[in-house]
Amino acid sequence: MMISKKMEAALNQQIEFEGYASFFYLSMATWCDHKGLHGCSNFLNRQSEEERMHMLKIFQYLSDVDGFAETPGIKEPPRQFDSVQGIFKQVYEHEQKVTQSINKLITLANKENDYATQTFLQWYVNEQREEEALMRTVLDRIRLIGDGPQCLYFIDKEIEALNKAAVAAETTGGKAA
Ligand code: OFO
Repeated sequence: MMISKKMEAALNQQIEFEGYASFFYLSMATWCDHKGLHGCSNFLNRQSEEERMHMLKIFQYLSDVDGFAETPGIKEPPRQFDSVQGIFKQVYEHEQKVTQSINKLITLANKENDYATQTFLQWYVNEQREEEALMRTVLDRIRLIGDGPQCLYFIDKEIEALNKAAVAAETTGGKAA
């Protein structure tokens, strides 16, 4: 089975997008770690690893369909952030953009009658639904705890708990949020 050049190029763009997400979240994790927010840092490090896995899945898929996966040049992510609340808002917004990008890939796969790629992308549709739901949960919890300086300790504990739930869900194949 051979993939079209157009579909191959679009999937290579997605590789870059997922790779950037991995580095973006890693940068956020490092910032949190530096501020002593280890629960948030653990959460974001796990998200960063997940994004790398999303990227590598596309490498494997392109190889399976006789395409060529291009190792991306990753643009530099921001290294400074205003607040933990701002970080998770940015993660949520980024995930919404990734969802739109996956939707566009499916539209292209449909136009090209590329049934293999449509099926491959279904995994990403489910993943994005779960990721967006998880990020909304994070933002809801942060809002409920409040945003005074003394709230940071409780936010960090809560995000750590959500991280542990996400890890447990990964091992049992369930959902974190
Ligand atoms: Fe791979 O972008 Fe979300 O999970």
